[in-house]
Amino acid sequence: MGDTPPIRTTCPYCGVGCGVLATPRSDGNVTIKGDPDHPANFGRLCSKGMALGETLGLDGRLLYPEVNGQKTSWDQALDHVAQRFKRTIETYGPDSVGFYLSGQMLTEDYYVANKLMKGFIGSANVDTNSRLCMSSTVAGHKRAFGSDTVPGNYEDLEHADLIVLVGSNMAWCHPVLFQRILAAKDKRPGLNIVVIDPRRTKTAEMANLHLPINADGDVALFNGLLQHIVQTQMVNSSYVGDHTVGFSEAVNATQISQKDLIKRTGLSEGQINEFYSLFVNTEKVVTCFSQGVNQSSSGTDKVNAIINCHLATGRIGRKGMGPFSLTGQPNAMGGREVGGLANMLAAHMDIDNQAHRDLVTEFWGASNLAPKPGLKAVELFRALKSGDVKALWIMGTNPMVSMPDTDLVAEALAACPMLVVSDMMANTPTMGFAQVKLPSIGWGEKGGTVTNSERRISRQRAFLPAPGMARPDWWQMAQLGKKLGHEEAFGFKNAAEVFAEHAALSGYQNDGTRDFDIGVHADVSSEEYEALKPFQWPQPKEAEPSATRFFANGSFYTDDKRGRFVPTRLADKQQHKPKSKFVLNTGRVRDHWHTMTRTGKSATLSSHMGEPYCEISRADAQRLHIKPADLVRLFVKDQQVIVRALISTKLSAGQVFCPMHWNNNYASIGSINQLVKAELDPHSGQPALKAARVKVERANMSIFGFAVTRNEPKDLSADYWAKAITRTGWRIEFAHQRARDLPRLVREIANTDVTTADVAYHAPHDDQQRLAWFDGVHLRTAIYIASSPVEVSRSWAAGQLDTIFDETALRYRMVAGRPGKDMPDPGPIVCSCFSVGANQILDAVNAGCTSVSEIGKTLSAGTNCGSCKAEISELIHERSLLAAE
Ligand SMILES: Nc1nc2c(c(=O)[nH]1)N[C@H]1C(S)=C(S)[C@@H](COP(=O)(O)OP(=O)(O)OC[C@H]3O[C@@H](n4cnc5c(=O)[nH]c(N)nc54)[C@H](O)[C@@H]3O)O[C@H]1N2
Ligand SMILES: Nc1nc2c(c(=O)[nH]1)N[C@H]1C(S)=C(S)[C@@H](COP(=O)(O)OP(=O)(O)OC[C@H]3O[C@@H](n4cnc5c(=O)[nH]c(N)nc54)[C@H](O)[C@@H]3O)O[C@H]1N2
Ligand code: SF4
Ligand SMILES: [Mo]
Repeated sequence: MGDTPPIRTTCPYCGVGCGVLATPRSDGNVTIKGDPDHPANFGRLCSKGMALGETLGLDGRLLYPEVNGQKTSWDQALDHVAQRFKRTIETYGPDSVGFYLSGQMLTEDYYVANKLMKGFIGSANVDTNSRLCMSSTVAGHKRAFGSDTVPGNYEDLEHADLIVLVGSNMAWCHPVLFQRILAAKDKRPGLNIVVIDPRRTKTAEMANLHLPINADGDVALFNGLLQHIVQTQMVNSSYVGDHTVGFSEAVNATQISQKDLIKRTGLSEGQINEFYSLFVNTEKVVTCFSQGVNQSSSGTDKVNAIINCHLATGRIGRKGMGPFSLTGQPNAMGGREVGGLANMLAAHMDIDNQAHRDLVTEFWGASNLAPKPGLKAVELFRALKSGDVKALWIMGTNPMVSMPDTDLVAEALAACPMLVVSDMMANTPTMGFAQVKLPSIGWGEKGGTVTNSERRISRQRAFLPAPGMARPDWWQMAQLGKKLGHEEAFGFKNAAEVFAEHAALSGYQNDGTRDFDIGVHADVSSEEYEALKPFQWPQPKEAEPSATRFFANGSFYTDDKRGRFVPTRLADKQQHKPKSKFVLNTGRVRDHWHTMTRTGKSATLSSHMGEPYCEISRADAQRLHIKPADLVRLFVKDQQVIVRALISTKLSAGQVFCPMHWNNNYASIGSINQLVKAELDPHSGQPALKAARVKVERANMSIFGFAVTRNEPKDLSADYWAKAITRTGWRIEFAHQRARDLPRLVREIANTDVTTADVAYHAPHDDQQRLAWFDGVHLRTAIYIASSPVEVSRSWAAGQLDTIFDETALRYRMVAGRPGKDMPDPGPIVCSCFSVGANQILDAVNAGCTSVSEIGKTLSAGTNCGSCKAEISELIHERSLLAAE
């Protein structure tokens, strides 16, 4: 039997929103390719997109509803939820319940949840992880434009002559869009890229200019730029005069002395001037921003400080120009469109606007429209802890890992009398607290729409059957609506009906008064919905699809249709923190997605970074006696995490960087948000996730270990451990303070005693032990133990699980701990598509390759998804520096 034809769908990870062709094969696997016809990616995919097929297995899935630990039917589970919500609302009022949702839900899921809470339950306590992600941008857009509008398109990045990336590690976090920029730069080398980031990221590696700004120096930098625009007479007076208000007030309010500018940004006068003159002298500028901007206690002001400079130069809404918010999640934008934040209403309408409230009440036939904004994410969890909120439904997000102050989150969840969690996975740290566990279908099984960063709406389509009893999120919410007595309002038969209603609301009495209008789809049939092609909004009912940019000629969504300059405030004093504390910067790695519930299942993706780490400067490492591969302890009072030290030249002293991904499913104590307190932006309520203060010290361990093993060890008691999946098993890092616990640790990993090892090596002088067990010709477990960090090639050792040991002599290779001459050590994996390691790339450089494309020709590395191009370029660069020394 032949394979079925490919299904067109959209990648479930980042906000680039790449089109995917998924082909289920007769052997049960799924072939994943980029969709050449999708206007976001034109066939490209990054490493995460490429590996989607590896994340579709059913291991770890939640497959049936559970109430208080008992399997049950959907009907019983939802009856239970409905009764408890109803009773709580009757006794304590609508604001005693809440939903905590996710920018990874589809628009249809989100629409139903928002409609239920805001239109029928009568509370606006529906907030989402987008609060941790995009809410400063939403607040900044609304202050400047009167609406939450992204003015430009991806194409603008290809037409720009200058791209400024502020707080964005695009090479890793929006890789396909970054590839589009690099391709444009290849064609037009005059295209300049400036990266503003405290760290020299892989993105900065590819830039013409990197400004290693101090944490939160951005408002100062862009206020200084506004001043420079005025001083150099580069103000676009006609645009400012015709289309904006508040210019002189903003300019006056944002004055900053050169001395203060240098102090706050930590940049030199030369660096600042170079950036300013590039900006004023280039007409076509796009300024992209992401979490280095949003996740800050001054996030909203950062957004407005950037927008002010674009308004002042009139560089907005025209080809190749504009401020550009890079959205993180696949449907961050769709969530905003349905109004899924506690301070929004629906379809880009405002909760505190009476006309909007009347319109939505009428359209929905709402019995009980929420009278006021609800609790924002962090407030919602605080209210849960204090008992003001007594019933919460969490859907598609893992706050026990992703919220700041996870200890508070744990207390809040534990205190919640009625906690419902809908997820695909059974064992997320959040799910552990739920009384009602509801199995959701996930990517590949569900269908609906998502909106990407450039306002393009695309279909996700199912190509796999729903496993077990798992059901769509929108259906779960609609059932609750019905069980609460709102049969008619929640009688949706399928996702197409939900989308049609959403589209109809967007166009309802709109007439160009609101930016978000997809009224053309108000009557979409199920067939048309199935065939829906990616399209960009707005698409009003009667209008021809036309301009896809906003504000080139004003027409802002404010009362007077003028854009607003917003005076932004610098913090009263630069935060002077005690010297002993580090600024803790957090963020993402190339190949993992958030809390790893999906990417943690992929061996390809897990080969890039196998454990949590802390990037620390050489100077600080030296001062704290931290050596390469040591473990470090980061702590605040009695909260701590232990992670691997990565001594680096890419950030300056006083800063450390840790990825946000690892949690107790993959590491002992790697959950970084234990250390991040919930300091909030005053306008958006978004927590400052990038500038916590922590102490750092070397973690004293008496034994270090590394293991590869076929079966996943379940209970590991080492003081430090981290595990990562490989093609046929697991790789484990561990370390422990008490040497005498070693036999127990070995037993936990090998499932047997030290004495049973098939081959063993023991070096008494330095406590080194190397042990291996075999099942026939296959390696079962190999463990390496030493009193200092173990030096064994991780990728080589993991590969041995797939090797045939048909000669006994070969087994000794395992305890030698190094590859034989016939199998060179590839080194840490750089290119995950072709499993090419750093050593192989360096060998090729030694053999004469001098460019990324030559490496590609020799090793194929970087030629598939291209996500590793920046890393390859860095290796070549570093090797050539070495050669020059
Ligand atoms: N591989 C991967 N890609 C992803 C995701 C993922 O989990 N993994 N998640 C997606 C999501 S939801 C999001 S929101 C995006 C996030 O995408 P990004 O925002 O690009 O990623 P982050 O790593 O969170 O942070 C970006 C950069 O901000 C810098 N930064 C920290 N503080 C400051 C500051 O004060 N000023 C400036 N200018 N910069 C600062 C950090 O050093 C970091 O390099 O990524 C999306 N894409
Ligand atoms: N320190 C620090 N913390 C951060 C950040 C940071 O940069 N630093 N970034 C913040 C940002 S920008 C974000 S977006 C958040 C992300 O944080 P989270 O949203 O908590 O992270 P995910 O791992 O994406 O969680 C998604 C959950 O939904 C489940 N899931 C997947 N698909 C479906 C589905 O279709 N239906 C349902 N019901 N469930 C599904 C997954 O199994 C997983 O448990 O983290 C935030 N936290
Ligand atoms: S850039 Fe990568 S993660 Fe983002 S949508 Fe495209 S394939 Fe998915
Ligand atoms: Mo995000």
